[in-house]
Amino acid sequence: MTVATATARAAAAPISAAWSTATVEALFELPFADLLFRAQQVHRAHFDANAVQRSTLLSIKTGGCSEDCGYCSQSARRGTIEREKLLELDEVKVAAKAAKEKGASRFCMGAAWRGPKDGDLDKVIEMVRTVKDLGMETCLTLGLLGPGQAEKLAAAGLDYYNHNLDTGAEFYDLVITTHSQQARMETLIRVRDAGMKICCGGIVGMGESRRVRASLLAQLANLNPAPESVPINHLVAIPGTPMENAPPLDPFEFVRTIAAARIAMPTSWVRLSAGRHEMSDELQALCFLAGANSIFYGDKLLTTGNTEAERDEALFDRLGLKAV
Ligand code: SAM
Ligand code: DTB
Ligand code: SF4
Repeated sequence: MTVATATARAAAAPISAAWSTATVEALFELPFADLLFRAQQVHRAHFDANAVQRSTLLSIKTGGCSEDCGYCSQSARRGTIEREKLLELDEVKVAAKAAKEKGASRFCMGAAWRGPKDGDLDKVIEMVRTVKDLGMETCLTLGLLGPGQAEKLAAAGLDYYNHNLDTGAEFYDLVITTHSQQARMETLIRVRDAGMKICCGGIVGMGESRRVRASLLAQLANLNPAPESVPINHLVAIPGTPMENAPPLDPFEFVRTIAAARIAMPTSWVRLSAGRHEMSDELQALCFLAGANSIFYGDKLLTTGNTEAERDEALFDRLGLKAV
C-alpha cells in the first residue's frame, strides 16, 4: 500500500468510529464504584478475571534516538543515556530463555530508532526466529516502518508489533515534534495489513487533561479492530527529560483510565505497563479490578526499573491471580 492510500485510510477511520471523545469522557465522569462495576462486567464477559498475561521487555538497541519524544530518556538530545549498539543474537537468546524460565509468555524487543534500516531489520528478524524457537510469543517495537518492512516481519512469524499512539491527537505535537501521530497511524495500518497483531496504547501522567486521556482511548478503540494489546503506561518521570517535573496524576484517575480502556476495548488485553514500580500493591490490585489483565514482567523495562518478579509473584499469590 502506498503512503497516500494509508494516509487516506487513517484519515477515514474515525468517521466510522463507534467511540467519541465525549462518550469516553462520560465514562471517566462516572462515580468510581459505578465505573469499576461496568468495567468488571465487561471484563468478565470476555476474559477470566483472575488471569494475567506476562510479557518481558528487552532493549535490544538503547539510546541515541533521533526523535525528541518529551518523556523518553533515549532521545540523543537529552544526554540522559549512553548510546549502545544493537545487541548480539546470543545476548538476546540468553535474556529470552531467562524470561521464559521465570514464566513470561511473550518476549518484547525494543529499539531506540525512529524506524529500522533494512540491514538492521534483517538482524532483528534473526532475533525473532530465535525467540520463537524457544516457544515464546514475540513482539517488536522498532518505530516507524517503511514499505515492505511489516511484510518481512510477518513472514518471519512476528506475533505483535508495538507502536503506541502515546497521547490524544490534540496533545501530541506538544510532546513530540520530530514525527507526527499520523505517521504512526500509517505504520499501524502497515502492521495490520501485513496480518500481525497490534500492541498500541499510550502514556498518561504527562500533564494532559482528562479530555486528552479520553481522546487517546477513543482513537485506540476506533482503530477498527481495536488493538489486540493495549499498554497503558504511567509516565516514568526521568531526570533530564522535559517531563521530569510533570504534575502528579491522581492514582484514581489512572485506575479510571484502565477501566475506561477496558470498557471501550472489551476484547483487548489491557496492560498495566510502565510506572508499576512506583505503585503500591493496593493500587495495582485496583488496576486489575478495573480490567487490566497483562503486565510487563521482569526487573527492567527499557532503561528504567520494573517491579521485581518476586514481588509480582507474591502479589499474584495474595490476589489469587494466575499467569497465562
Ligand atoms: N522507538 C520506538 C517507538 O517510539 O515506537 C520504540 C521504543 S519507545 C521507548 C516505546 C514506548 O515506550 C513509547 O511509545 C512510550 O509509549 C513508552 N515510553 C517511553 N518512555 C517512557 C516513559 N518515560 N514513561 C512511560 N512510557 C514510556
Ligand atoms: C510500552 O507501551 N511500554 C514499554 C514498551 N511498550 C516498549 C516501554 C516502557 C518504557 C519505560 C521507560 C524506560 O524504561 O525507558
Ligand atoms: Fe526514540 Fe521511541 Fe524514545 Fe521517541 S519513544 S525518543 S522514537 S526511542
